[in-house]
Amino acid sequence: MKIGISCHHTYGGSGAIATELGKALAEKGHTVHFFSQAAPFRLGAFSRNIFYHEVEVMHYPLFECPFYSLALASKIAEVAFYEKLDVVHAHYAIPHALSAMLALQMLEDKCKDSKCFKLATTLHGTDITVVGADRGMQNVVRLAINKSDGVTAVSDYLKAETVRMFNPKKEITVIPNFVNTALFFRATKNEIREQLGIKDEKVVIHISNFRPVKCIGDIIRIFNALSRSANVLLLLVGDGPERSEAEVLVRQFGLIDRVRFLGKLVDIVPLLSIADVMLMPSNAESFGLAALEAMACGVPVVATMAGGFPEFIVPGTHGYLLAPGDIEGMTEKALLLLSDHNHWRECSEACVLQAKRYETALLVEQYEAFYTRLLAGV
Ligand code: GMT
Repeated sequence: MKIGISCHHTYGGSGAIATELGKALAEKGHTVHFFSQAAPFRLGAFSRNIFYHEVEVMHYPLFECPFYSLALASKIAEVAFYEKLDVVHAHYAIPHALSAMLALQMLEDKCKDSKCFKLATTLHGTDITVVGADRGMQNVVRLAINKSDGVTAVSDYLKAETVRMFNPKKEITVIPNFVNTALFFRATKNEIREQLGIKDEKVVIHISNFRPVKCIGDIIRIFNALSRSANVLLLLVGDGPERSEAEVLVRQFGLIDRVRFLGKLVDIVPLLSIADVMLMPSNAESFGLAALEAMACGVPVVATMAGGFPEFIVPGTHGYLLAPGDIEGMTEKALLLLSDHNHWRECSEACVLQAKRYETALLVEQYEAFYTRLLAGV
């Protein structure tokens, strides 16, 4: 198949999943064309079946906001026509699905017998729960969903939220996030511990784009409580709007020597491989890809019952799930994992097994079957 993938290039789960999907499809022999504003952060090395089309936005003094969505639509139309794409897969409803819709309209006269390509849209989370919840954006998100030929959501939770909020005309297919366990596995390297100045401390980790839904302040508060009863160190990977507040809190609590702000890193496996517990106290999370990647590396997760976490984290087996904001509860469970090595080992092993149920190859097959159904018009 010839597949176009439109995604955010920035540090975040939807861009990661879109890129990993495209790479896996290309390895299976499909031709994949990526569309984004800059190279997606996980795109990596050259592959003969992968083409990347940078969307250049026109800047003109009259336009206060550059028209990325329109430039993307033009680019999709051009590439879809000349490369004869079968499917354009929009990751995140806004603006990708809308731009692809517009591209289809641009091509209307060129592909008279049928639509030039089928439009697949994957809903990732905040496109529904944050953007879709915004009154000013609701109608545009609804249009993107209803005009797609097929829609997937990354969890049952997100499907249910989408149905509740938009009552879409079409059935939504759930295809969960996935992880390549040939790349994500525990490979502890002492050099990393040395480079980070870690001696015998237990390592707590968090990875995200530091948006408000991630509750970064709760992470610092949990860690502050943990540090009173355990010898611990916190690795914070990623960056975003809540980072400054987190730095202020770390200073206020006098934790500066125990917290490492590592910024946006692509190769997270070496860090996950030295981690003992991942903290994900999000107040909304459609799936939580970072947690699945941590589990593949044998890291139990202390997260919230919010959103999609309960669909792949079994409390007591792969970590623990508490109510959002329950700092005391999350501290207690993290401490349990950090202090009882046998329990930690059992959870760590169970996490690795659970991650294998979300193996890239299995879920990519589901996407291929989904494209095939779209092309067959069923
Ligand atoms: O907010 C983020 O973490 C980024 C966001 C994105 O769109 O890049 O992630 C969403 O998509 C991921 C991949 O499907 C999911 O694993 C995340 O749970 C989801 N984030 C939220 O729902 C907050």
